Amino acid sequence: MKTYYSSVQAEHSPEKELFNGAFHPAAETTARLEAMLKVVGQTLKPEPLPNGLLAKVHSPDYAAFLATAHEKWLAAGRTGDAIPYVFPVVGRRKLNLERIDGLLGRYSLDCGTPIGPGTWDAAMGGAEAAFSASKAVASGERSSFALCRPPGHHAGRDYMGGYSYLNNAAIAAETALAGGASRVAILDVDYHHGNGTQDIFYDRGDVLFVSLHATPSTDYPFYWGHADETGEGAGVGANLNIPLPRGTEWESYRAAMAIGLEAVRNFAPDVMIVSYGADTFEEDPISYFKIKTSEYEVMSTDIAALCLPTVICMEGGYAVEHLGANLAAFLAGFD
Ligand code: OKP
Ligand code: ZN
Repeated sequence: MKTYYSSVQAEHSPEKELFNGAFHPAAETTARLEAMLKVVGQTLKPEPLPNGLLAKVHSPDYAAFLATAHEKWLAAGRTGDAIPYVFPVVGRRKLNLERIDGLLGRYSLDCGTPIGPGTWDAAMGGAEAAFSASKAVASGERSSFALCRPPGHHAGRDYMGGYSYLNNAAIAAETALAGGASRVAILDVDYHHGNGTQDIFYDRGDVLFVSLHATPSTDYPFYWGHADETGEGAGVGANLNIPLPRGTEWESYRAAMAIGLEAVRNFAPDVMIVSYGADTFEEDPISYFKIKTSEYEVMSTDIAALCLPTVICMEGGYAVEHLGANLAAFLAGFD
């Protein structure tokens, strides 16, 4: 399978993240990249994004913020990674903010998504990988893999969060649409709900978003991922959330996934984008499902049975010692 990866993705290297009232060592590290690179074989260098593609997914003011946030952080006399601490909640009026701390809160949903000197370049490298992988499928490949890291599915049109800065799956979906697809389905099998992807396509009837994830009543991101979020406007019926309890094992996951796959089949998309997170793994340090390494190949075989051209975008997976094996098992189900 063609795998796209840019070495600049290693330039994002956060030290620590804030949650549950304390700083913890960052879970989303460059060691994840090394673990994945060990199993994917040769990688292809992605192409730059064509003009206008990023703007289909992210607002220009958000992109400009991300590109300059760390410089502004340093200019404010700070050291280390930029982290927000004040938030406008929902529905506050738009203000022309100048201070970096105002901007950080305006463009983030949490305090766990640090911006370092290499974050923008790394996120752009991952976005380019998603674009290039989707372009390969548009040119006739049956499947392709975008080795994205940092992940993307928590990033919305104008916000970062959940270790995500640019929404790689949304970029892959827009690439497919620009390349001639008229309908795209995104299947998100990361442990966490893909709130950013849901938000970006919430009012769109041409992009179906289906997500299986830990119920937001116990797990991040709490405010999205509930079963009653079904889309709005032209997107009514094109958003399917399947929340599952902590402790879910493969057998019940598989039955729930069959419902999601049926929704994808009924939507009859031209292309499928899979947001793959290996954090549903039984030993993941920040997650609570019970999927075993060998079960990822069964999972991907079920997904591949839809016989759709498929672009796989990497999302989470924090059990670094098992990440390579879990990824290899998942990719083995596709041709
Ligand atoms: C990103 B992706 C740990 C708090 C972690 C953020 C989770 C982001 C996951 N208790 N909060 O979906 O894998
Ligand atoms: Zn996750």
